Amino acid sequence: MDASVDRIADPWGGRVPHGRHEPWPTRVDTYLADGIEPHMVQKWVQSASILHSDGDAMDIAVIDGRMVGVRGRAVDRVNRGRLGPKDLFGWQANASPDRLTRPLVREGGKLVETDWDAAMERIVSRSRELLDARGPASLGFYTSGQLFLEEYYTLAVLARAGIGTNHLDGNTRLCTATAAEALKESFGCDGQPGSYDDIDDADVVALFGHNIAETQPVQWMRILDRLEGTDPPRLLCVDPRPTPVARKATLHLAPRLGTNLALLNALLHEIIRTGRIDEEYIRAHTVGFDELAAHLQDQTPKWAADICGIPATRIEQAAELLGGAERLLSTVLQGIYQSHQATAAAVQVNNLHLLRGMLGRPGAGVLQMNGQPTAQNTRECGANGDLPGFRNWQNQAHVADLAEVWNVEPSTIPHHAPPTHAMQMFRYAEQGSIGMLWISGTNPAVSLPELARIRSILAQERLFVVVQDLYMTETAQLADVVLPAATWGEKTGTFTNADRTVHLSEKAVEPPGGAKPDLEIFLDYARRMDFRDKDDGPLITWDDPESAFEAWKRCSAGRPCDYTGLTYRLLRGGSGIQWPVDESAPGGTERLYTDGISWASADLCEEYGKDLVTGGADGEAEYRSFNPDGKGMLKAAAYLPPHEMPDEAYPFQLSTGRTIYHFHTRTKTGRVPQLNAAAPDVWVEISAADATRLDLGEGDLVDVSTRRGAIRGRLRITGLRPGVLFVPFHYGYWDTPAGSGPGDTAPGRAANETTITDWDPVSKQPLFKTAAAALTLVEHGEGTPSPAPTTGAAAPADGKARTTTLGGPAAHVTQAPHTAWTPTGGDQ
Ligand SMILES: Nc1nc2c(c(=O)[nH]1)N[C@H]1C(S)=C(S)[C@@H](COP(=O)(O)OP(=O)(O)OC[C@H]3O[C@@H](n4cnc5c(=O)[nH]c(N)nc54)[C@H](O)[C@@H]3O)O[C@H]1N2
Ligand SMILES: Nc1nc2c(c(=O)[nH]1)N[C@H]1C(S)=C(S)[C@@H](COP(=O)(O)OP(=O)(O)OC[C@H]3O[C@@H](n4cnc5c(=O)[nH]c(N)nc54)[C@H](O)[C@@H]3O)O[C@H]1N2
Ligand SMILES: [Mo]
Repeated sequence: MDASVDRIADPWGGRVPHGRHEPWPTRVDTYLADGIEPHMVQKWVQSASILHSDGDAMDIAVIDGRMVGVRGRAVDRVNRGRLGPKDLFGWQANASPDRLTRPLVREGGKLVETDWDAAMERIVSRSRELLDARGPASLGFYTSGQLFLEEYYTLAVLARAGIGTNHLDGNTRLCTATAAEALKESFGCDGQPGSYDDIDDADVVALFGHNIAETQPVQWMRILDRLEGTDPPRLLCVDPRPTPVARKATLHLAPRLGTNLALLNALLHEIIRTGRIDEEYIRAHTVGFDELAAHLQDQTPKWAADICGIPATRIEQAAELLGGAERLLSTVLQGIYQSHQATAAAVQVNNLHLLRGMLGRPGAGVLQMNGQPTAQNTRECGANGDLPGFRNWQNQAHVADLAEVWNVEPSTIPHHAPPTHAMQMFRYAEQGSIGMLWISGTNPAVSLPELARIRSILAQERLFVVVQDLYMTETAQLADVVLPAATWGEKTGTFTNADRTVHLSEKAVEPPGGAKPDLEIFLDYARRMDFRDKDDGPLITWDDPESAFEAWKRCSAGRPCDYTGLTYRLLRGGSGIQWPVDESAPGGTERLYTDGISWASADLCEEYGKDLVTGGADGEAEYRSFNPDGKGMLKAAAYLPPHEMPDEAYPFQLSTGRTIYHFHTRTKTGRVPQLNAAAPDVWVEISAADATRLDLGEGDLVDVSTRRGAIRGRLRITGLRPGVLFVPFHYGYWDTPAGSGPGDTAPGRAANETTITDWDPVSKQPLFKTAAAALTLVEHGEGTPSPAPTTGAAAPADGKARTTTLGGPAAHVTQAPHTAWTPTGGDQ
């Protein structure tokens, strides 16, 4: 019998005990709109989720050209039918009545509706003016981790070879720049070593700054299922918040914010000291061991204990857990990536796996996670600060090879300097050297640090801003041209999740009004700009998703992310497939580095490496001398304290992040009744000890301020580390009453009013997780509940919130009983 479960109240649904070394059984989750029965559905259209980096495969239910629900795909390797709350309910945002349906242009200070021709011509004429007067470096493109592969590749070609600008980056800079950089530093190249299947075989799973329960809920279901099966794994959780992961952990370390590197150094010190390393693996597959060991000599647990605020014995216990694992799976995410020594710390997790030979075997792997659903493609296609196909901008042969694929002169592709990172692009826009900024699929007026500054940059008269989005976002409101985009379910394309699984997502319904797929918009621009190759043929030779995919395959050939063996046909019907997929691996590749490190030789690698403390770049000669045989690289880094430490005026450490119910700036989830009701407004988390000390209670209205700005919200008292405050970053201003936005006098509600313009020197990823902050009481709650959910990391410390997060009948989801999972290739 199918079960019916309120998946707002119980986000992870029922358990299916899952024994070690066994395939994870299926459980098919289906949600259909009120009144719709399965037999009424006219067609099911294949897709996967774009509300996190898991790649949960699903079919979209369609009746009379309208989406009416979704169902998990049982055949898929990633989720085996399961869906998370955002997957289940999120599709409803597509049909929101306030979707953008016509282009807008600014006239006399106001945005007014126009047609596509007029809007595109305005962009083209501004592009030409700037190119003529100031050259390609006056144009910048800031894109997303949420479009499709075909769209990024087209954008990368038109920006890098058509315009010839180096200013192209994604919001992946805020998200997974550190994942990519850490992989380059250790393995020479981007490319996720591990696989989600490692969860089935690991005996220890270590999660570093990763609240997987709320941010990749389906893989958390897999871990929960293993915890109930035979031979369950032990979990290590490193996180200052009492996340669901922390609650299930064998060992939970809650470090002081921004001290990850000290903790990791001490863990590695202990592991080396106690001889829990694989000397043969180290000899065969790595360089740098002696330097690393020497550097770690005095980084004892006792030394780290004071810095991290964790007893030395707990650090020793953690080292024992990691050092004793037979098959260790580690995951790393924003608790590590969004801090001042992000890459340095992420690399120490790679070091842990290299030192212990924990790579390339079932259960032994590292997942330097992605966050956004298609961030992997932004990186592969070179729509971030890299060249397409993980090519090395400093390697002339790589640039020449790319020039050949595009049939342009190598000099056409800017490679005199590293591709410009997003924070630098906004700096150039601030200084005036960038005169046009084309923003697609991202909402920087809520998601970038120090919002007062970002708003003033985007509002400048001299900066021409194009925004391509689904809704009138906080960023679109500051644009000169707004282009209405079609999205997931309204367009076809592919994307790749955090474990290299490529999915096809097919068009299920028509976009609203005149909204167009991002691919069509980019192709239209390229046509109007008449970009040419070196033989005067069109630079861009494709005209739809599938031909764009075929073009990308040629660009990926022979590179680590080789797609040459994939086709739309292969991706239809069955499971997603993990790259590389080529002649030698036609069914895809489950794990990288099964036989040593394969992409780290100087001729192949994506980058020659950087100093982990300063970010200073190495050249080819330095790389060759450090790593002559292309092995895994063990790199050491000295701990430095966070740039902004608490003081008398700002005594707290402030962190920001996510809840399970919302996606980023809520443009989608804020328009979904079940999700929005579960977490309707911003809140502030504080530890029970601090609340008692300051005589504060649940629901009290407080201001959280930093040297940049302030926000106002209601308190939730949790088991958070004392001295820390936490604020979700989801809440901007589009759905607040007019006039209640942020100003110099009234506090706002977007967490980034408070964050700092500062980044990791190596990956250039901004710091969202450590700021010095002050807390002041505005008024006591007098019984008003906090809007914080009671399910996840925000659950009340004493278990007694004044409300409980429930979804009610509107959130009931069908869960089909589990069956054994039978893998299928495509072509079914
Ligand atoms: N529900 C939901 N899921 C999402 C998203 C979403 O918006 N909503 N977004 C997707 C995207 S793009 C991303 S990038 C991922 C992010 O996924 P996560 O990284 O899991 O999410 P965050 O909440 O940003 O941060 C994770 C944890 O880092 C901890 N942390 C903060 N400071 C430190 C520190 O100094 N050290 C350590 N060790 N931990 C620290 C926080 O307490 C928090 O629990 O989620 C993806 N999935
Ligand atoms: N304080 C703080 N700030 C953070 C973070 C944090 O943890 N704390 N996390 C950072 C991270 S990891 C991330 S990933 C960023 C996310 O930051 P953003 O990318 O700015 O957040 P989103 O709300 O996902 O914005 C995506 C925009 O694209 C639009 N969109 C969706 N689908 C499509 C499409 O198909 N086509 C087009 N053209 N548009 C589309 C949406 O409507 C939305 O406006 O935020 C970062 N900022
Ligand atoms: Mo992200």
